Amino acid sequence: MKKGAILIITLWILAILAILSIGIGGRMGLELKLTGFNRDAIAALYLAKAGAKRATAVILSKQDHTMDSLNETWSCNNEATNPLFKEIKIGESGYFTVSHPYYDNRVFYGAKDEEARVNINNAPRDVIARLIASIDPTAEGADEIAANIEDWRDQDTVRQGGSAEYDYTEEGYKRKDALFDSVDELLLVKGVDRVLFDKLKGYITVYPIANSGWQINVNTAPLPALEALGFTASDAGTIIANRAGPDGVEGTADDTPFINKDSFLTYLVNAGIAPLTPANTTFVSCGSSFFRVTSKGYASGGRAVRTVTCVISVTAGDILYWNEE
Ligand SMILES: [Ca+2]
Ligand SMILES: [Ca+2]
Repeated sequence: MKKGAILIITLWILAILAILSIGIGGRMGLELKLTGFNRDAIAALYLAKAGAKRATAVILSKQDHTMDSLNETWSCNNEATNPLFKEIKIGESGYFTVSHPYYDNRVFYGAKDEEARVNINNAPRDVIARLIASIDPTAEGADEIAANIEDWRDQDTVRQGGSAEYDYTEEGYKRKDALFDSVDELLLVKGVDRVLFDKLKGYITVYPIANSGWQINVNTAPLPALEALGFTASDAGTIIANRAGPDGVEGTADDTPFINKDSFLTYLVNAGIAPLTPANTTFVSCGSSFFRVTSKGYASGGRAVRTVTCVISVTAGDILYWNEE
């Protein structure tokens, strides 16, 4: 009888141990899985970083930025003959892609010119107003919104012309009266709602974060940016068609970019395009000092994806902005 009782107790203990071990095994399985997710996410991040570093190296290796055009390696690389940015494998860990949609929705492999954008820190009010009107012709009060943007960024508290700047008491925060650190800050400015912001964000920059120094590269600027500079939509279209070369497509081998500002201004005269105002002519450039890189890393067969975005200054040879998500 005693032996029988011991046997039953032993069996119970074994059963309890078995149940416990299944539980622990299950938890360990989950933890291993989580470790796997973390490992893949870290791998994807480093792959994205590798892509960002490669694009940065390609841009910085170009010594002369007096002319930058859309068909160059940094912008629209030919991945078929010279793979640099598209699904570049690194060992067995995964791959990265550095790309961006061009304005006509084609995918360009490489970086994007930041000076194809309007600088909300130091572009004049009339330039910003024209950009808003070009992007969203139905937007009401483009001039008023541009004035609010100027009031937000300048240090004084008086609107140009003498009236008081808008006071944000109703919104529950203070007007910044200082430069924008990020384009997202625009959402705080009176008159800029999410709908307008989403339309604008691909056409604006805060770099350089300074009171002056903005230029626009007429070799890379999209139509709204050329309109912002003061060209009519029709003339802006003519300029783009000219630089696109005989095939009429931007970013291809036959592109004919403007070599320098003088040749661009001569072209305007020859093409019968109305000249810019002297003030706006000062913003014309054919090359760029700032570039934006968006690099995606893919690990574990593409199940883990991380993105690195950075903005590079070629004059400083430095990274001004770096974001990992
Ligand atoms: Ca102000
Ligand atoms: Ca072309």
